[in-house]
Amino acid sequence: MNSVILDTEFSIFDFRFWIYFLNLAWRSLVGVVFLGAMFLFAGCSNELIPVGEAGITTNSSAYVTKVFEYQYAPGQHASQIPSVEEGNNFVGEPWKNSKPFTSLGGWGGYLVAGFDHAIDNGNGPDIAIYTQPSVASEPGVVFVMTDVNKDGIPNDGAWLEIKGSEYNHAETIHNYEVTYYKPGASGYVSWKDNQGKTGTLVPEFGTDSWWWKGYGAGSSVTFTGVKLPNAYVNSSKDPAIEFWLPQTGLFKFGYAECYENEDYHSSLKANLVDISSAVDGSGRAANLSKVHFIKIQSGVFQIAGWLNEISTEISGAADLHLLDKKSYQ
Ligand SMILES: [Ca+2]
Ligand SMILES: [Ca+2]
Repeated sequence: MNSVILDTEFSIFDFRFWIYFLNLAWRSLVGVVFLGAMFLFAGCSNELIPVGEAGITTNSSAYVTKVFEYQYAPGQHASQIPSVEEGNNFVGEPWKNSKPFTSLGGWGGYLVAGFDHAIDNGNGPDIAIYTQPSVASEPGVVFVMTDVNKDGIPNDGAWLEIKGSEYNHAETIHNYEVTYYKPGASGYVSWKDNQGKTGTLVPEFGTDSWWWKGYGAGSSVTFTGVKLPNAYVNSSKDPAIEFWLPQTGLFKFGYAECYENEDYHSSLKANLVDISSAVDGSGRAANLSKVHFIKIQSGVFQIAGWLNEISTEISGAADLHLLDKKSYQ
């Protein structure tokens, strides 16, 4: 009878064949287990790739890792901001190595940023937005977005607004829009809004200081967003003197760069944002379990005398769940 001959020259009737066969089988089993483990590991790694279907790894950063968009709105720092500014000072730990804050300029200026993972909506606040820091509040509206299509880009429908204390204030205008016009010889920036109003921004620091070169060759720039109530009131009875005070009772919670409100954390020097406060365009709770992107926008359209324009300044943002809880609780 012909025996099955392998390339080892052993027959199946030879005990050495069975030793060889068992040895081969064992090695194959080890190989299969090894390959399986590799696939499993690769699968897990995919889930841990930043943004998209993001998870948290030991390498995840608590801080913003990317700025997607930066647009400065006309304001007093225009001449100091490089025309190629992309808001990158907002990335990483705030103030590290003397890193400066990021100015959003006057009403409408904004920044869009993301993290290398999803920020979970846990109990209580979830996101810290670091202030300038200064002492005078210049409220910025905060928006969030979930990476629904998992492509790592903030292109997932409308931004969801964090419902702050002035969301339903009589002077708050949702879907507000302003077009600013490049100054001529006067150096003044004129503007027109979508409520039929027009006006002029008179620079305090010399002509042309309010127009950012980052707008390029355009003769106008348009911003859309939420207009909040005026943040300051001149309490002086003497017309020759200005004495600006914060409007009492306003901006209690839910805005960036607010120092007197309930969610300002004095140690972190940050306003703490709860994802649960996000609402849709109709003001209904968005019920988000996590977010990947944030947008912060200068929300007050006011030139408060010598205080100048109310322009939100911010220094970065963090996932509170990745910070040492002792630092903020
Ligand atoms: Ca929360
Ligand atoms: Ca997306």
